[in-house]
Amino acid sequence: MIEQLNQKFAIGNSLKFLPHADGLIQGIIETPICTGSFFLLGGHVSAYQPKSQQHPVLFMSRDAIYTVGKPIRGGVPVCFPWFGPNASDATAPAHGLVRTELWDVVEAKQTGASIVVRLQRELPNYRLDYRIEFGASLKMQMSITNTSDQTQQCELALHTYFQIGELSKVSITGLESIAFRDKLTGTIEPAAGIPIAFTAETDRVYMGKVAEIELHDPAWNRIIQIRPENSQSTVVWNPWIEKSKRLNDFADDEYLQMCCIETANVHPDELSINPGQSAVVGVQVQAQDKSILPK
Ligand code: TA6
Repeated sequence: MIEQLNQKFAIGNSLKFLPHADGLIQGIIETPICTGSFFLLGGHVSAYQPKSQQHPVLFMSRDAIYTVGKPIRGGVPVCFPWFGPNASDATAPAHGLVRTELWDVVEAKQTGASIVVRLQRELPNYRLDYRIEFGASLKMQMSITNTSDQTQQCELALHTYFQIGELSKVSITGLESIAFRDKLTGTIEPAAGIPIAFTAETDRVYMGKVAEIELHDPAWNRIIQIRPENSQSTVVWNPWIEKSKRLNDFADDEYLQMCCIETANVHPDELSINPGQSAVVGVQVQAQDKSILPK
């Protein structure tokens, strides 16, 4: 399998496929401008770091489990065709069907200084075509095609885990004017009017389109810019102390090193796709040293 993948899709030393310690297959990117990686399991982007950055952009748990059928804790899990628990089937896996299944590589190419990989996954009623660009920024774009003969409602979330320097100093701007559904209380809260800071378990769905979100990380003197494409929902999550202890694939102290800012279309802004039609949802992630950003 790995030999065929490398024969067909390897790009010099910039993209190669290697066996992961746990028997999974990982695509490894190494270029003059960035490093990155992804698993065929879940179409799961697992690392991204521009050479200009001292620290990884994406968080991966040191207790992550790497097994087909299990989600990988960290990176960018793909939640589809539902987000969270299944509304009608309590036995169905959380966050849908595709993050625990193997995806196929359909294309790999160098575009300028970037490496572009396309992964595909078929499932009942849908085909997913996932374009991932590892370059000066990380670009992820999911094309969802309705292969059934009926209009389909579905949810998508690119459940991105960001690595951070010091949680107590982190703030998120760009969502101040957006009302949110607080998943911990079940209530709809008005726009806060101030940046998001983490002082307790946080699990919110911001409802509305935004042009840009910024994750400010003073401890590492960097700002991560997040530019959604065709996304009506942004999920912001930090498990904090007690939930971290309940996650068996997440170390108790790792809530201090991460936060999730997820580009999504989830309830009440599900996607509705007509037969044979496609919806495209994506996000561009760029890490900048704070000192070089315009004042
Ligand atoms: O995106 C936030 C969330 O829905 C939280 O409620 C929490 O469950 C998190 O996703 C992780 O879910 P997972 O199934 O990966 O443990």
